[in-house]
Amino acid sequence: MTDTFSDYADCTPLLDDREALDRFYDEHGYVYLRGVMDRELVRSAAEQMLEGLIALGHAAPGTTLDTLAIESFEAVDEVAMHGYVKYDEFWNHPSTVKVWEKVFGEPVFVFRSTTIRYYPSAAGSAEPSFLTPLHQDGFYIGPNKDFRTVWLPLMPTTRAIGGVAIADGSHKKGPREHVLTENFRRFGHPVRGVPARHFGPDERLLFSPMEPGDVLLFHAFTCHKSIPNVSVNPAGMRMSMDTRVQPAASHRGFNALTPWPESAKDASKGILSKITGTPTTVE
Ligand SMILES: O=C(O)CCC(=O)C(=O)O
Repeated sequence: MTDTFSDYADCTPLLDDREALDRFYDEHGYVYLRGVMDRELVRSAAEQMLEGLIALGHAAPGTTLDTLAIESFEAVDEVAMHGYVKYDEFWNHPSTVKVWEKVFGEPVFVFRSTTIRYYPSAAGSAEPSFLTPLHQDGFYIGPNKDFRTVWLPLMPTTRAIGGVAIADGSHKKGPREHVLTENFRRFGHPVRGVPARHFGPDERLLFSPMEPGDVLLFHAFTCHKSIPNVSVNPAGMRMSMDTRVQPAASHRGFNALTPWPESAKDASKGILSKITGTPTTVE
């Protein structure tokens, strides 16, 4: 598997064709939709993220989304930032839920845990360790695996600004072995990932530039990884957020029910337990 990318296929034309949409998802493990989210709402979430970065002293008052550049993601108090971005309102807005229900074909539940990302350019430096290696969210999150990850850009992304790359059809092999990586760490602990050699030639890495209003949903077993921000001239911020959505009728595990700042306080449960290696009985 190499790091040359093909584009995500645009599934927007399939939205009103239940059978075709499900067939595509079953085959490829993702759904990429363009311009389906309310752009005003996406813009508000981006402004809230900016407001948080200004309030916490990482950008000067008067900074706009066009001029924003912070020194470091890791220097920002991530828990405090969660107080600024009203993502639950966004994810559960009627216009947003309508899209989820179209994709799922049934009522849904949006996870309370959301990850917010405000990554400055790291051009010329080593790949930041807080990025994710190739992994399956289903390795970290459960117990039920019928959720889909939802990945939403708050600002335009490009190949240079980065985002998330997914391995086409990689969900079809089910859960994979995750091994400790050296380069990727979270909360000071090495994170587990799927070695690149475990991918077949048919499991191409996909990545496309995205615009606010676009959204990518993918299967719990779709392998994916961060693409770093290496933008220069201009260097832009990568601003995105991601959560998980599942059928409303399904069991709700720890990650489904626990807001990110809460789970960050308790490393013995949920996703953090997998990252820190602390055993959990919750999931
Ligand atoms: O946004 C990223 O950099 C990675 C996203 C990711 O790994 C995830 O949503 O599980």
